[in-house]
Amino acid sequence: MKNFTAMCVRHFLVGLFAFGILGFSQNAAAQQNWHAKVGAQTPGMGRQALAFLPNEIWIHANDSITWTFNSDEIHTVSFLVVGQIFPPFPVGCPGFSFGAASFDGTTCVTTPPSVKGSPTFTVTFPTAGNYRIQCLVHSTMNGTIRVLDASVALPHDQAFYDKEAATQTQALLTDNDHAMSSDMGSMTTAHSGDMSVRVLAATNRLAAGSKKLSASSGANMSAIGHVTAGVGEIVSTTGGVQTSSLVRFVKGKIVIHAGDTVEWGNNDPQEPHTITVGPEPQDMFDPSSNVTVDPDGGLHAVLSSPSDAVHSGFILQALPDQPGMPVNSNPDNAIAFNPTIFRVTFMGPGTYNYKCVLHDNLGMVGQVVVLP
Ligand SMILES: [Cu+2]
Repeated sequence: MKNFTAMCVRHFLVGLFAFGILGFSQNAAAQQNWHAKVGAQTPGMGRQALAFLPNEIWIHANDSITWTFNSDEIHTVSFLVVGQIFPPFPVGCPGFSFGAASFDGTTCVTTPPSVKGSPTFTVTFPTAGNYRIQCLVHSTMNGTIRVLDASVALPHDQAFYDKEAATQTQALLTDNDHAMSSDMGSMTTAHSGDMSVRVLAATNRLAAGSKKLSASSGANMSAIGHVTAGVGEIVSTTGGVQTSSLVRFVKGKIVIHAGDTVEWGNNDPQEPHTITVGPEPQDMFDPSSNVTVDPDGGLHAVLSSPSDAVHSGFILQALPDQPGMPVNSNPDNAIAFNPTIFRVTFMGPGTYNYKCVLHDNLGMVGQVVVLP
């Protein structure tokens, strides 16, 4: 009994103590500023975490969060209003001028597209509620800010979020689920066993080609070499989705013979890429006029010499159709029936340098050497 009483007193005292601490922390929490990061990358910039790190944060009403940009790939920190049309990233939130912001769900706020070294963005959340954070550049990059009334205890502290951001960053940047997703830091590093490149023997190609000829009204779609133009994966947390993207032409340096065809395929669920030989075109979305469509929907061009130019336009995975929406109507799908494959038949010998015009700043370049 004595022990029981002692325990009760102790609980009572602990309770009082905790109440005092809570009361104090509530006052302190009114001004609490939290920190999170936007994006992450490997040192060579080849692998990008398209993610808010972390992408789920519990705070008190009137707390603020400061986001720091952390990659050479562009991102925005944006809070949209429920029901508004998702704006293109160059448009952002009309009427909002960038600076410290407050968001209560009624007025859209955003940063401009930003990279490492850009100004940070601090948003104060005056009203309890759950708010979606979104990158306007990457639709598969979002999260949730859970704003609680000051009387409710918060589940985590800043140290927890720092640790979680580090864990998520590590997971997104070292994801090896895809056999082809190793970060090819150097373009000249060639792994003969790399699954992303299938180089068919010329005899096999001829056999396959002749079979396809009869089946596809004269078009020969068989390729000597296949280059993976980007690989990615979307992962989910309880706050939203994060995407890991390898922005590289995997084994992008390839040696073929005149008359051979190289095929590029984009295996990224989020990032569009281009295959561009020659100067950067004005219209990045659409293929150049010397590109035709193969019967299987792949795009195709024929180049005669390294001084020729070609631009694939956006090669990207179409966003999934949604129940209740017209099929293939998503405005983010820039081209009807988005091509994911691009082929070039190289007729003349020489060295053809190519790049992705969206990601050459991250090192997404390649080379086709055509032997006689
Ligand atoms: Cu790209």
